[in-house]
Amino acid sequence: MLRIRIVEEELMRYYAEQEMRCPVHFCVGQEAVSVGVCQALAHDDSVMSSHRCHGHYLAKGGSLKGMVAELYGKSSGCASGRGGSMHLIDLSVNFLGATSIVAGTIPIAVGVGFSNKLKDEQSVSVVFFGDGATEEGLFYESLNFAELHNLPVLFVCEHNFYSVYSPISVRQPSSRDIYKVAASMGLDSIRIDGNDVEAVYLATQSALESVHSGNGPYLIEATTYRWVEHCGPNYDNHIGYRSEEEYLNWREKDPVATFEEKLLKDTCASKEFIGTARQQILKEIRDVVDYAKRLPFPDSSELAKGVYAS
Ligand SMILES: Cc1ncc(C[n+]2csc(CCOP(=O)(O)OP(=O)(O)O)c2C)c(N)n1
Ligand SMILES: [Mg+2]
Repeated sequence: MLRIRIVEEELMRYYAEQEMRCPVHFCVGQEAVSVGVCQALAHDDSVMSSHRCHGHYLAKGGSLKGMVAELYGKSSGCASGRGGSMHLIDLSVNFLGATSIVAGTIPIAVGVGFSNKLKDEQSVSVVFFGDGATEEGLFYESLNFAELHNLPVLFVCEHNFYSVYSPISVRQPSSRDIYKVAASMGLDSIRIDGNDVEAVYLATQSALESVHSGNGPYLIEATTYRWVEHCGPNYDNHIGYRSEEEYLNWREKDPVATFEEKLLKDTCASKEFIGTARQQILKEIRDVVDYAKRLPFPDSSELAKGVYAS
């Protein structure tokens, strides 16, 4: 979590230089969902994500160099410099991809689960998406298909209460709970505190046990909060779609600081250990940004590469 946090904070700082020429959706404040889920997964379990994918990619073990080079549009980026922040991929760790189409990867992850089942493989297909994605038809179609075919899929809804500037209260009836929608469609489901990394980890473990024992797909709704604007590195509480008070309440529930305090209190980690980790991560990301800036852009002769299947 600390690595994701520091990487994001540094990228937010570098973003102002305008050398990363792609929209970036930061996940600061939401790190516990990425880490709690991915820590419980096996290497062969696959992950797919959405526009806010940095945390999921890094937590699954995606290459930081590949990610940063991609943000700078460089040819050795994880999507060859063509996708940018919203299209991260690292097949070596079974991070199968992310797209900018809200809910777009949900059916793809269901297809992966279907494939796993047909091939009699034990791996689980995991897909992260936001609360806004549950307003797309694809969400319902995908849950229905996964339940009908008893597929090994774990749906993780990162419920941060907003879709861009629209709070959940203007988008869904207040009496409706996302995890109960899944339950009404026959899935096992649970709502958890997505800022509590241990709760996320334990919930994922039991969800995986359920999937592995043949109970079919499972949905976890993890409540959390994004700290900065929908897209970009700035704080935007002053523009009126959410209150400073609400934001400050969530800052109190900072997943990284809360867990750090717990580790210190339980003497699982020392202040020195955490301080050293902080310095190492800071050096790592600064070195990677320096390296990424020096890499070449893709050659214009490659413009049409990958557009059509050969
Ligand atoms: C199909 C589709 N509709 C609209 C958009 C524009 N859009 C991009 S992100 C976003 C908000 C999605 O909210 P949520 O799923 O809750 O994710 P969050 O940004 O909160 O992480 C929207 C509407 C899009 N990219 N794709
Ligand atoms: Mg949201």
